[in-house]
Amino acid sequence: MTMPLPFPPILKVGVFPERIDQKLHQTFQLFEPGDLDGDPALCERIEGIVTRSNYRIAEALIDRLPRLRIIATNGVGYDGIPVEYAQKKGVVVTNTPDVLNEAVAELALGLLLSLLRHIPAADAFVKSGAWQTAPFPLTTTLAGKRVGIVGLGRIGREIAQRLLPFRVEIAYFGRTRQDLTWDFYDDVEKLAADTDILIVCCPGGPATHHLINAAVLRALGPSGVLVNVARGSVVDEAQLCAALAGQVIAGAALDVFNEEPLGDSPLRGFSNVVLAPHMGSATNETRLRMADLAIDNLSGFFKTGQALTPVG
Ligand code: 8YV
Repeated sequence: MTMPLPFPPILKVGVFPERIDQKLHQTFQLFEPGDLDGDPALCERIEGIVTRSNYRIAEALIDRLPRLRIIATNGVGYDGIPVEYAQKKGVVVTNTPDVLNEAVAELALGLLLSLLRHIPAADAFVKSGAWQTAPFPLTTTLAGKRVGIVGLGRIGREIAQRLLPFRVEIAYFGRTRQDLTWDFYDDVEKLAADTDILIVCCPGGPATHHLINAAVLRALGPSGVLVNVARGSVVDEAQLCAALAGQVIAGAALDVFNEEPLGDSPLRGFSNVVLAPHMGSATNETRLRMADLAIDNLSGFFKTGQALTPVG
């Protein structure tokens, strides 16, 4: 006799790393969106969705699931979920904050140092043998620079803490001033004008869409650099490409893009750009912690009616 599963059936939206997928299947009876087609009875049974922050949940999907009670995403970002629509229908939305702060902050520092010191190009320079016939060009130091953090939330504060030992000045842009000694800006263009480095780590979504535009890039200036570990939507990518091509700024390091995976984009052709495949939280330790938190959100909610980390 098979033991009844302790939880109602869950719809899995998205492809998960194998180890995470295994954990999800060990805990829940999972179905995929294709399973819903032609099976109205299954649509009636689904009470939860588990997904990832780089997938979008359509309102129409929520409408197909009359008994849906919770949407749990693996990730801190939930800009792909119609949260207000879901909450109006009584659906709780949860994310996985904090467990990935360190991993994303580490990547931001790695991208920044790679960009300033041209580390990827230096690696290729030595491996190609070019060092036999010429010295590698001089680059620039992080120490002594002024860094503007766009979005001093949990990840932004972890980035700031990791920057301080590099003897930099810190300033930040956000909705509200925080009880800190660092300079606060409520205008991102003014922050860009007053800093050498902009690090974008704010949430994605309508409030930050194309926050970094041509005017901000002009303000950052010809020796300025941009790092984005937030969402591609925060930066106007076409205007960034124009700024890079026109040497309006000195360079950019990007982990996120308007379209992912990045396709045939001009960004791939610039020498003053460092690119990464949306890997901020992509470490074994971090992704397991994210999955555990998403699973705990679902299981805890079904047991007690309370989720651990519901979004605002
Ligand atoms: C992951 C992210 O890429 O947490 C987020 O919002 O963008 C990253 O951690 C995403 O969660 C997919 O797993």
